Formats: sequence, C-alpha cells, structure tokens
Amino acid sequence: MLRLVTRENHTHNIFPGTSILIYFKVIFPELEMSQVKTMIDAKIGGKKVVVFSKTYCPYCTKAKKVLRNHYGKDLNEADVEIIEIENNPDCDAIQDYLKTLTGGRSVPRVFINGKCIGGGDETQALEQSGKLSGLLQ
Ligand SMILES: N[C@@H](CCC(=O)N[C@@H](CS)C(=O)NCC(=O)O)C(=O)O
Repeated sequence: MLRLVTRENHTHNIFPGTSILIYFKVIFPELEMSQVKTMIDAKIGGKKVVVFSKTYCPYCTKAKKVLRNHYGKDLNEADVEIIEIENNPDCDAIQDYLKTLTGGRSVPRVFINGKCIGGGDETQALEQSGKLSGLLQ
C-alpha cells in the first residue's frame, strides 16, 4: 500500500493498482512515450486527414470548419479523423511527440496524407490561397 502525505499532513491511502501505475509512469516515462508514438504514427498513417484538436480551442474550430467545407467535394468525411485530446490521460505526451514530429506542440496539428500542414492559421491560409484542394487530392 502506498501512502501519500500532502503538505498539510493529510494522509491518503492509495490502492495498490494505483501505486503500480504511478511507479510505471515515474520510472518508465519513455515507455509511455513509445506507446504514444505508436498510436500517433498509426493514426496519421491511417486516414487522409488527421487533426489533433482540443474541443475548446478556437484555432481547432477554425481548422475543422475549413475542412468540413470540403466534405462532399474533394474530401469524404470518412477520410477524416479528428482526435480531441484534452481529456486523454496522455495529452501531454501526445503534444510532446507532436512537437518532435512537427516542431510545434500547439493544437490543432493538421496532417494531410501523413504530412503536417501546420495549425489553424496555416489551414486557413492554404484554403485562402486555393492550395488546400490540391493537397486533398
Ligand atoms: N497559430 C496557432 C495557434 C494555436 C494555439 O495557440 N493553440 C492553443 C490552444 S487554443 C494551444 O495549443 N495552446 C497550448 C496547449 O493547449 O497546450 C494555430 O493557428 O494553430
């Protein structure tokens, strides 16, 4: 049994399963990262468009709206995966890996055909320049 003693000297007993989880997260952060990497690589390779997003993020809303406007034209909804990450317990690790992959850890991170085109501003700029449709082919 692991006991957590807070600064206020309150003692909390933590279930053995929880202590094992904490132990693994502290001792093997690289294990968590490699699982996150495997998951993200699979997602990015699995759909034409993948967006890592947070539901409350206005830049994400902007990117999702731009993409939605292509549905039924040069993009099928089925070819798009939106991954909302704010409630994912691995949210930080996901953003850390996205930074390694793309140079940025902000959301949205928008991938088209496996390549990151940037965030919300870049998605909108590609739309305004008329280049987004070409990328979606
Ligand atoms: N210029 C970026 C701005 C994106 C941005 O600032 N996103 C915020 C959320 S609204 C963010 O990721 N903040 C850091 C975080 O949530 O970890 C874009 O257009 O995508």
